[in-house]
This record gives sequence, C-alpha cells and structure tokens, in this order.
Amino acid sequence: MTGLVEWVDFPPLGDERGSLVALEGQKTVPFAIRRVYYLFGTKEGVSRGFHAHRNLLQVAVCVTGSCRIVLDDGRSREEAVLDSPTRGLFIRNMVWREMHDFTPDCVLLVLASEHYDEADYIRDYGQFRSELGGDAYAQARR
Ligand code: T46
Repeated sequence: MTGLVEWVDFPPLGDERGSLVALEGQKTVPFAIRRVYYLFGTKEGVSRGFHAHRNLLQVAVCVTGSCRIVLDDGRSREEAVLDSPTRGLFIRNMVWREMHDFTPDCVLLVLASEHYDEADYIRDYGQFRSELGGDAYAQARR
C-alpha cells in the first residue's frame, strides 16, 4: 500500500505568454473525471472537510493560494501543503480528510471520479473507523 500523500504532477505547458496546465481524465488524472468543483472564499481560521468517502477518488489542486490537508486512513495521519497549480494531491476513498490554513486567495480545484452523492460521505469519525473494520481495511482502499 502506498503512503497517504500521493502527488500528481501536471506538466506546465506555458510559453513566453504565460503558463497553462491541462488536466485530462485517465491521463494526467488517474481516473475518468465525472465532476469538477472548487472551494474559494474560505473564511480566515475556518477548517473544512472532516469526512471520508466510501467510493470517491479525487485530485485536489490549489490553482491559487494555499491550504493544508490532513489525511487519515485509520492507521496513520499525514499532511500535505497544497500551494502549486502544477501539482495535485490524489485522495483515495476511505481516507478521512481535514482542510486547514486556507489563505484568503485560495482556490482549491477538485476533480472527482463520481457525481455528487451525499450517501457516499462518512461524516462521523467513529463511523469511519468502524467501516474500516479490521481485515476489511485491506480491501477498503481502491
Ligand atoms: C471533499 C473536500 C475536499 C454539493 O451539493 N455538490 C458537490 O459536488 C459538493 C462537493 C458539495 N455539495 C454541497 C454539500 C454541502 O451542502 O455543498 C455543501 C458543502 O459541502 P461540504 O460541506 O462537503 O464541503 P467541504 O469543503 O467540507 O468538502 C468538500 C467536498 O464535499 C468533499 O467531497 O473531499 O471538499
């Protein structure tokens, strides 16, 4: 099993006019993209997330500004600072995530493998731990 912090590098395609990054499903992004959303205008001192997804895969990239993401698979907790438009964080299913330290200019773009489904969310940490189970853990992450 890989570590929790898995980066995806997006090659910058810029020229003398400026920069450009292309995100393509099943190429630069390791799944077919069904949904795109972005978080912006997060108020100072506010933290977000505090949930896991049963099935969803996501790649998050800070296109401007920065934030810090904590990932927890029930065994270990790791954190990553997202501060580059050319590098995304691959977040697998059955990983608890918390997002902190949003800069006022932060725009966090998220590419998702599935359409929005509230039933896919686990918003209670105790429930998350219980769904991970013991031996079930090995099968839980895609
Ligand atoms: C995640 C982190 C990184 C929708 O109606 N459609 C959507 O596609 C999304 C993402 C959210 N919503 C609704 C659900 C809530 O009523 O928008 C509201 C805010 O969502 P939430 O409280 O889940 O936002 P965050 O910032 O805590 O988490 C979001 C994503 O929901 C989540 O999948 O992994 O960003």
